[in-house]
Amino acid sequence: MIVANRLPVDARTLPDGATEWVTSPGGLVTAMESVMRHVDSGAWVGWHGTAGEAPEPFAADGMHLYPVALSAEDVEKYYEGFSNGTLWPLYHDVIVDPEFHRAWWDAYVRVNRRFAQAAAAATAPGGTIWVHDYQLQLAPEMIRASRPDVRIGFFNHIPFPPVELFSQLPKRNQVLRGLLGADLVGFQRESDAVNFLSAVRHLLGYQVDQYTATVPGIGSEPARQVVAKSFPISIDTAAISSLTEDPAVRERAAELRRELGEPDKIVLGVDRLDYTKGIRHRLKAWGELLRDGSIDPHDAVMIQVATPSRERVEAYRQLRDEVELTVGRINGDHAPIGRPAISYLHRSFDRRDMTALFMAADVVLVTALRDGMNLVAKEYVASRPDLRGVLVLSEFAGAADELRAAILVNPHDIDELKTAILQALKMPEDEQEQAMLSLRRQVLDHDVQAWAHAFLGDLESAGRPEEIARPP
Ligand code: ADQ
Repeated sequence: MIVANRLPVDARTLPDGATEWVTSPGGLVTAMESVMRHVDSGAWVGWHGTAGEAPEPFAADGMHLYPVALSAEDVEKYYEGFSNGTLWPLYHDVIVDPEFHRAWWDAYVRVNRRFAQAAAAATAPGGTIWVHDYQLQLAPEMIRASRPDVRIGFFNHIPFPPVELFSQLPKRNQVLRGLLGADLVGFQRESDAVNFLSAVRHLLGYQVDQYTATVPGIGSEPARQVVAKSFPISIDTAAISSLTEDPAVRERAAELRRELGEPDKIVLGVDRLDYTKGIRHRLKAWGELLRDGSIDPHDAVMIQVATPSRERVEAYRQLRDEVELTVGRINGDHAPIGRPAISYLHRSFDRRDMTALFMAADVVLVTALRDGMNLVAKEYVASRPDLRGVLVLSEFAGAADELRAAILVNPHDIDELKTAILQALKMPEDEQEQAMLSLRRQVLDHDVQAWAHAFLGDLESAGRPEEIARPP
């Protein structure tokens, strides 16, 4: 049983009033959807994407889906508020200021309880529940209270901040206790697991021994051990590999280059339009390279794909305005007549188009200021069986722990970023091949199925619910 804020599908109303379900965007769904395709009788509890009453449970893609209702107020206070206005910026190094409002916290508790109840009601005896991400940190403890017979895993897709930052969070101890309701708490990077265990030790005073925290029992309850470890998430490499062999996708990649006026170099950025992704830093570097003549806009074009995201949250509205103003300025100052210096696309594309874009790109820029993992970096590598192309990767993305053969950058240092872009554009083919070979070995050997297998394997040995559930 997967429990995540969003179901893997969104409702779309057709002209005749009927509802159609389409895959919802984002890193978590991209990852888990392919894992669940390999599971028999998998189920998923989550929000269906529209405020108001929840539809009845239904089946899609071979999974049982259990929609959870969120009212307009829940969406505002739990989702846009505590999840994306408080936790998201706090867990991403306070790139923007987190806001703290007590009414948001109340909604967070209320909605976590609703998800926990839905999961507890729909899970078979002795089943396994896997809770995902920062929106549902209280759910593990709430599920355990009513279902001590199930194994509970939690995976955090975003970073876990150092205790000095985490300490700012009002109700921080409730959040830690919520997470410790799980048998296994998984993180992207080793440093995230270390930060979490250090918060458990410093703020709750619990004993921590390497990867294990001991949660004292209350009354006659025995103490429990909770394991916290890193499980770097990955992608469905087989699906991407088969797309790279599809003649229509290859033709689309060639067509993209023609449509851009056959530039020598295509540089690509693909992100949700989020302030953590460092899009402004990337545009600044590109604009300066054009201005100081290091790049000729007749030779090189940048494509920036920016998926619409959290458009009702003020910081995201501001970011969109800034990005679009900057793109407009750079194009106004530098674009040759009839073609862009930056081709900016504010919409979603299907996997085929995304793969064609990666196959056409000579350089991909991942300049996140903080990112749990960053799947785009791995998708680019998986899309290059021809061993061409260069990945410029922020050291603040979780992917930097594994993708050491990328050009690693500190995106806050615009001069360093400019140098890295030029180095990528000039890299000889034999060096590209050498680096891409090493990157591909890492990504192809560690796909998303291996990730899920590792997590579920550890969860099986971490949780021993049958001992607790046995009648006295
Ligand atoms: P995200 O912040 O959403 O995920 P990321 O890991 O880059 O970030 O995943 C984005 C996904 O959406 C990728 O699969 C990408 O290809 C896709 N995508 C982006 N723009 C698109 C567009 N215009 N059209 C179609 N698809 C698009 C969160 C964390 C990450 C973590 C993931 C998974 O913030 O750090 O890697 O979860 O754990």
